[in-house]
Amino acid sequence: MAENSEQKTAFISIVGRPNVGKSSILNAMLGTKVAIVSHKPQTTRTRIMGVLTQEETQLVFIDTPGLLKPRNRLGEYMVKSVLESVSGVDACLLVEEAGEKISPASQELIGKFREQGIPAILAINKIDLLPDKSVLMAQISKLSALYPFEAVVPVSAVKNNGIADLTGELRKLAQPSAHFFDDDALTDQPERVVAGEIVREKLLRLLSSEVPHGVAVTVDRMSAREDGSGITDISAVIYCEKESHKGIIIGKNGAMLKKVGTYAREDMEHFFDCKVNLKLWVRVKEDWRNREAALRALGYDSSNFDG
Ligand SMILES: Nc1nc2c(ncn2[C@@H]2O[C@H](COP(=O)(O)OP(=O)(O)OP(=O)(O)O)[C@@H](O)[C@H]2O)c(=O)[nH]1
Ligand SMILES: [Mg+2]
Repeated sequence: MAENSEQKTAFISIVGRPNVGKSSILNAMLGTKVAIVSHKPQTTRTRIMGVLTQEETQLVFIDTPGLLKPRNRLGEYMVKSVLESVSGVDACLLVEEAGEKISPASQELIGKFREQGIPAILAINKIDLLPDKSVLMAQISKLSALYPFEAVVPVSAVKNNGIADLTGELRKLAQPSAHFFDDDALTDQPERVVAGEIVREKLLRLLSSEVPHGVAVTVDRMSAREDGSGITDISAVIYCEKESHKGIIIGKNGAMLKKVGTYAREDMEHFFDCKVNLKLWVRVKEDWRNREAALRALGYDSSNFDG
């Protein structure tokens, strides 16, 4: 570890429209999955910190939910948390999707950068999907005209292209300061939250309808057995909004829940590096996304918004 006096740190907020690959880029930079990823917008619901320490420099990333017009209280909480995450950081990483038009969400975010005078780096993601590079050039020049980005880096999070360049550019923004986290830390998320998020990711991926957007997962038990078996028992409750949704989540003869459990267990074993015995329960909590007490109880701290 570098001496305290040589250490540098940067807090960097990762922002952009839903589904552009913010969490995928974070995971690619860290070389491991700390934030869940799915093809559905609004996968990320809360601010998740990911920590990357390379030699003297520690980058603390804040992965945010994609910026969208809110449709319920959970949505309001998410937008507020994104806009707040732009202030008080050392820099922002704006993620755009290759070949896409500049969205109102990006314009709003760039407006915030300007207001706060925040250094920002632009990452254009999913370049693997864009064979025509002239489109990329045009997109870069349009975006560069809107804000003096410190750097513009085309990347592909899934192919791991450009990720090292991006990290290199972000490192240049670090300021002399002692590290905030241990040098081997990866995330600020408690293990129970990580376990719950893994279950939610499988629901997002396996259920095709709107059902998973109305789902919250809490982990009510996580304990390592003391019998030398190396097994950790994890028990999680999946809350959904309707009795009919409960049926869909459980599936015919419990088939869907079993599949969710199998995939989630595999990911947990990988992340926690131990054997896992996972038990899943499904409960109905009507309209929880609009009930403030329910939001708070499920880990979405809404104490900051009005009303
Ligand atoms: N082809 C391709 N797909 C990608 C790339 N990066 C991410 N994706 C896919 O894009 C989808 C969205 O990725 P996420 O990382 O969840 O996006 P996000 O911006 O965090 O989304 P929200 O949390 O909902 O705001 C997933 O299906 C990813 O696998 C990439 O470089 N290329
Ligand atoms: Mg995300």
